Amino acid sequence: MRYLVVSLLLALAGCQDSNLNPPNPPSPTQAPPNPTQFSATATSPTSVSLSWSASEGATRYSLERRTSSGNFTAIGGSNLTATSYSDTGLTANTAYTYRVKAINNSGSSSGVERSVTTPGTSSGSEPRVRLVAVVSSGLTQPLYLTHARDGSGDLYVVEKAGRIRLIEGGTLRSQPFLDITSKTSKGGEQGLLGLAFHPDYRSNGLFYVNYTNSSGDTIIARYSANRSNKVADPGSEQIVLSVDQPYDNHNAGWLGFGPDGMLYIPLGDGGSGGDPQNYAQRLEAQSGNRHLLGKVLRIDVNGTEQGRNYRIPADNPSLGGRVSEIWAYGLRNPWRASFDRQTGDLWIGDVGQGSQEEISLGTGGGKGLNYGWKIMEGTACYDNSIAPGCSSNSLTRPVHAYGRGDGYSVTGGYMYRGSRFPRMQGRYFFTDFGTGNLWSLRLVNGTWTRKTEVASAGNGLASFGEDEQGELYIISLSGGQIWRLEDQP
Ligand SMILES: [Ca+2]
Ligand SMILES: [Ca+2]
Repeated sequence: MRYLVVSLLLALAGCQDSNLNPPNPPSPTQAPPNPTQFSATATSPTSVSLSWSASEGATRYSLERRTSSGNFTAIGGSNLTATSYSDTGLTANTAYTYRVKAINNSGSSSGVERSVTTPGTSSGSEPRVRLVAVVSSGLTQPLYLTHARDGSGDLYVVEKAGRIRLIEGGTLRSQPFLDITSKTSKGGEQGLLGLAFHPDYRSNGLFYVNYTNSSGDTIIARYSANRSNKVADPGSEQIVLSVDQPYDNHNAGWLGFGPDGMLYIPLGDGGSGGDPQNYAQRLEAQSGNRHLLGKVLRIDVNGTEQGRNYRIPADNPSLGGRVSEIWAYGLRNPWRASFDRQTGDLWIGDVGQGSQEEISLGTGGGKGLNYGWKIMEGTACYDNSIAPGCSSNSLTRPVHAYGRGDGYSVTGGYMYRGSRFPRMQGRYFFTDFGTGNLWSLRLVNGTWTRKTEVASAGNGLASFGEDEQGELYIISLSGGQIWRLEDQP
């Protein structure tokens, strides 16, 4: 009995549906109904895929996206005949509202809306680094960039042959700031290699350079500049320190003032291969200052003492039984180094011998550290005759090392401390001269962890540079170009 009643009701319901509500045939004098099954799906942090079911009688569709002002504007044209569309170039982690209308000759439907939020980039805090051109032409073999701490915004670029160029208001000045090409040797790893402005440059106009002279020896020299016309006097040279170079390679080149106002000068092991005289580990005095090879030097340029155009700071470490210019040792070719302007840590990119490139970190500047060469190359034992098994806890191991699969000549860079790109904060950027991969190191659970920021970023990337605001630049020696590192929004 109950089954009969239910069946009857179902039958009646079916009759009512088909008899009392017949579908309306499409009429040329009516606008089409709204499209159905409108979906909006984020397919990446910057793209949304849209699709909808065809609306009966529609000849085309209008797809719109709501702008920040609340109005809808058409995207993909207002004459879409397809029923799908991919909206690209969007911003990560942002809500978007779309509307689609069906259109025929009589008009358009009222439209149907969907909202979608694009996801954040990978972890939400990961930068998306890109290189933005700063100088594309006019430079010859640039290998460093720095600033004068004078609030001007000017950038100074070192050219290998022996010139310093000035970028003023974003424009490269044709007249060099300094030209000492007549003094330099210019072979493969030789030339004008480093520049550091005195912390009081604004008042004293002094700056320091590191170059190889016509004999191939390392010269640390002071020059003075006219602050008003921004031109240095090539005749103002005062040689601060010279170091005999036994071989033409491994001259390192960077120098810089630390947060303590002292001048730090990392030097290479003198050259050849495998440091045949073991300069990097030897601390006893040698003629021609060769005991300074393979070391980080720390000197006070704000004074002189007997026989020196500088002073040895009293708080330098006692190494090998005496206090000298030597601040740290055990380096092979620390071509590029830098200070973390926030912590005072000294970052060193030390070029490897045959198997490993390394990034070493001198916490708080790294007083008295032995970075290992040539007992070790990177994380591996290198010369067992010096320390069998190289098992010494007194060696400071690199925070990162990589092998020949990733490159063959590390270009040390900078810890980013600028303000423009917060997601780049706390990342140390560096590259490899051979492969041009732009990497960063970030401390993750106590380990400096590498990330590829830009694969194959360029050729001959010999150096980074930092401006007064802490923004970073990367320099192509072979291409003569300079780019700024930026985080894409
Ligand atoms: Ca050398
Ligand atoms: Ca080392």
